[in-house]
Amino acid sequence: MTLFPEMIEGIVSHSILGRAVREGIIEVNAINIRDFSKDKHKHVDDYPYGGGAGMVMKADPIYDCYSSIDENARKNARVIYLSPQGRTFDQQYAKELSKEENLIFLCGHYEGVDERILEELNAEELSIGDFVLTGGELAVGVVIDSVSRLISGVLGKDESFENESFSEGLLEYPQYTRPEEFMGRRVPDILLSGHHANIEKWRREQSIIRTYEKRPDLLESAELDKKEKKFLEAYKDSKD
Ligand code: 4G3
Repeated sequence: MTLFPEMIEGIVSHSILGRAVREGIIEVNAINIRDFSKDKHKHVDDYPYGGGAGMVMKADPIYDCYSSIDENARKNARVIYLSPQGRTFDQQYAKELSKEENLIFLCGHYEGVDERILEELNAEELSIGDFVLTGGELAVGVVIDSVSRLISGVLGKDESFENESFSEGLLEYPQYTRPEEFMGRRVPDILLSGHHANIEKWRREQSIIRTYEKRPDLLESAELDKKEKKFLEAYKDSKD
């Protein structure tokens, strides 16, 4: 539910999401709230009671927009309002949403929406981070992308997420492709060795080092085995 359906359609019509939509693995319907305005000027916002700057999105067009959604699809669907006041989005939240059959997103603009529509639709508030956007559309794009890629069949074999950042609470290891030498910088020899067990061990160690250097907060919940813990301690010692 948005005032700018073209923004959502743009996001879901390209690249990996575009393919998933065309193959029917996911379905995204962007519904224009303005189509449910009742006055002749198609107004969807109005002045705030109590005064103050800006405009507030009216409850009624949003309610009618919601009611236009297939009854079976909306009956058990979580309604999610993108807002800086929401629960912060993260990989865990994305995983949770990827298990749902249907999701309904409400994109606000202006100074937000009439509070009563959030109550009536039992909306949960989701924030993609501590910053303010001009509207919820970019935020919902972020959520749709990260949730969709967790759905079986959306990523091809080549894009599989088994080894990725956060899958085990660690950052990704560094990647290299041709040529073997760029501006005098060589690809690490180990990656050219063809020794798959050693390569895997090196990548895991690089992930540990990177996480320690860039996001040490993540190491608290990462699952390291005994050898990996020893490796990390040895790395720390080597630095002082
Ligand atoms: C509601 C989401 C919506 C109230 C939306 C502004 C940032 C986020 C909006 C409001 C948004 C976020 C629209 N900005 N951090 N803007 O997820 O004040």
